[in-house]
Amino acid sequence: MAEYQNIFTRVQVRGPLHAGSALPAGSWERTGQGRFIHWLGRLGDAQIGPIYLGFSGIASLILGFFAIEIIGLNMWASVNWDPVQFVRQLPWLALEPPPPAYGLHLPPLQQGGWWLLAGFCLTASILLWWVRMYRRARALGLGTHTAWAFAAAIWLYLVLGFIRPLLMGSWAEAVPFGIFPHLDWTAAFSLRYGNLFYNPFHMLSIAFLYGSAVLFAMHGATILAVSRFGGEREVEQIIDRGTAAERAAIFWRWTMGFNATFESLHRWGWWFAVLCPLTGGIGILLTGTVVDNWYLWGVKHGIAPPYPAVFPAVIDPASHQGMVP
Ligand code: 07D
Ligand code: 07D
Repeated sequence: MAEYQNIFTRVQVRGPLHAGSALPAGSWERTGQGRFIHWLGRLGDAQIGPIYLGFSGIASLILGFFAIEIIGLNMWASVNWDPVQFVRQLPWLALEPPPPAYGLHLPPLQQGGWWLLAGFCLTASILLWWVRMYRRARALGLGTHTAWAFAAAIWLYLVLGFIRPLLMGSWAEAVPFGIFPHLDWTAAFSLRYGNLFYNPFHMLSIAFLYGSAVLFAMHGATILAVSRFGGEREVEQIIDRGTAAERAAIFWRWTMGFNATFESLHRWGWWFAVLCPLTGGIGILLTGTVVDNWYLWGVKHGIAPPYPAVFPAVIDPASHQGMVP
């Protein structure tokens, strides 16, 4: 039976333009009056603006612009300023960190100095955006959960590009800027440290990544399924009988024997999402600092089988000085 399943269709509820609640003393003015755009309303809320820029917002945007500018111009220079090749090869172009010989010293601009500068601007930009999130939440009288979730992602970013390179004593350990180059780095990192799959924190991070996808699928589906009863606009429904909220809960109690509450579900989601980069960052921090080869570590702890003796013995890449053993 063709019936209303509500996967794409969206009800546009449109009230009068609303600038938002009053701002606390010391705030900047909001920019723009706000207006409606029908097509945005098909995706989310139709009202766009007014936007709050503020000091940390503007500073973050400027530094982010510098970072992209430095990365983009270096990439463009690497194809002799040819605009066609720049566009054609963009996914493969890179701005690489300094070579290992420089350790943590300041390298010349062409030898990774630009990478350091771009990294500084990008990091400052991301941290200022975090400040903006925190302060906007506070200004609205909200909790700061969004800012702390973002902080978990920033933790992994800082481990990858700053904290671990510091501990290893070399900027060369950090990730390059570039679309495919950063994937090459990721694959090389796993190989260099004996297969990241045997890193238990990589396992945990994956479990939370997959778990986040499953939870989000279940949550999104459940709320859409009860939207025929107005479940996505619930207010008093949460405490009433026979409502969208109660049906959603009973559905999971029938299928799994156990159900989240409308409140706990969001707690699960928050923790799954946050624990993904949090455990991931721990795993990366331990790599090369505490553990040199996750495969050999796995053999030692009985989670990976040793290769049969007929094969040449496994050589730890950490004992290699160069490409050839
Ligand atoms: C959908 C929210 C919107 C965000 C988007 C990303 C940029 C970069 C830079 C042109 C889910 C905006 C992208 C600002 C532009 C230049 C020079 C978030 C959504 C759309 N990665 N990674 C991607 C970053 C790392 C890995 C895509 C950033 C680690 C793998 C995109 C960081 C490792 C794959 C991207 C970062 C790693 C990707 C899509 C920072 C291990 C893919 C991202 C700051 C964690 C996938 C070609 C996405 C891909 C991909 C950005 C770090 C591994 C370019 C900004 C070093 C295996 N990464 N990444 O949708 O298609 O995120 O790559 O740490 O397969 Mg990555
Ligand atoms: C990158 C947090 C930083 C991002 C920030 C955002 C901007 C602007 C712009 C909106 C993503 C900055 C924003 C700049 C945005 C606009 C416009 C979060 C980031 C602050 N792995 N692996 C993970 C899997 C393998 C490797 C995590 C799967 C191989 C390395 C995740 C597989 C090898 C690292 C994960 C697999 C390898 C990881 C990332 C399967 C490669 C990491 C979690 C099925 C051959 C990272 C501990 C995350 C990590 C990581 C999944 C395989 C290497 C769970 C599913 C064996 C080096 N891998 N991986 O949230 O934490 O990233 O590891 O094969 O560093 Mg892996």
